[in-house]
Amino acid sequence: MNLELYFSPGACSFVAHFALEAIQQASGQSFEPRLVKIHKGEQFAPEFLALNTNAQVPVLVVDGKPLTQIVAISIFLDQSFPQAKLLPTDIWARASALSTLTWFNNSVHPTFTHFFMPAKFATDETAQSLIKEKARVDYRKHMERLDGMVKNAGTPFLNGATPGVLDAYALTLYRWSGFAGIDPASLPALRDCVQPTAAAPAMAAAIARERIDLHTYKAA
Ligand SMILES: N[C@@H](CCC(=O)N[C@@H](CS)C(=O)NCC(=O)O)C(=O)O
Repeated sequence: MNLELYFSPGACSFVAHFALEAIQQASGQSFEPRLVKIHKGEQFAPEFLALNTNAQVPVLVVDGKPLTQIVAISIFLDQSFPQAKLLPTDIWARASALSTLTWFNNSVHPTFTHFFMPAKFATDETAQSLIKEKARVDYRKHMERLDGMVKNAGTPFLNGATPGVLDAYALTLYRWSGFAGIDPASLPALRDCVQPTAAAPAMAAAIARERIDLHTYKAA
């Protein structure tokens, strides 16, 4: 299989990036990383729009065919390479993991987008600052709920005994919380889980290629 990943450092494409590193380590299947600098607007280049008309990373290109959306990419990779253990195998645990993954993708993540890119949602600057502030408050509530999930998981990682795509997404959301001014001390279970998550070999490889730092919070 020929796999290419279009990703941007620190973006949600980290989830797919981790998954491909885990697959490479578990099965030897390689992939080609393709950097997209979204801060430079490379997602709007015609060649990229031909892969994803939404102008977003990640895009996984499988034997020349583009696949978008983290949830779809996660399921595709998990079913194609079960040895990488990207999602739980037990039917109920898997459905619960997909429920949480979808919540990350359709609620928590867009809330951060409202905080980080309010200009996407209003042209007026006052409206943008109101959107930003409301999103910051909502993002904190989401992160506190995620902290509770980690605390009550009953397993070392959200995925179970080893980290999976859910943990890669949680790590990403945790990094973003620092940019939103959320003190990691207020998310103790998540903070303590993110450290061993980041140390897992496939996570560490993706973190190294993206050159990202876990510690994004700066006290005011
Ligand atoms: N629901 C989409 C979300 C993708 C998304 O929001 N990607 C962001 C990076 S985290 C992006 O590419 N943003 C580019 C832009 O907003 O211009 C998915 O699961 O792939």
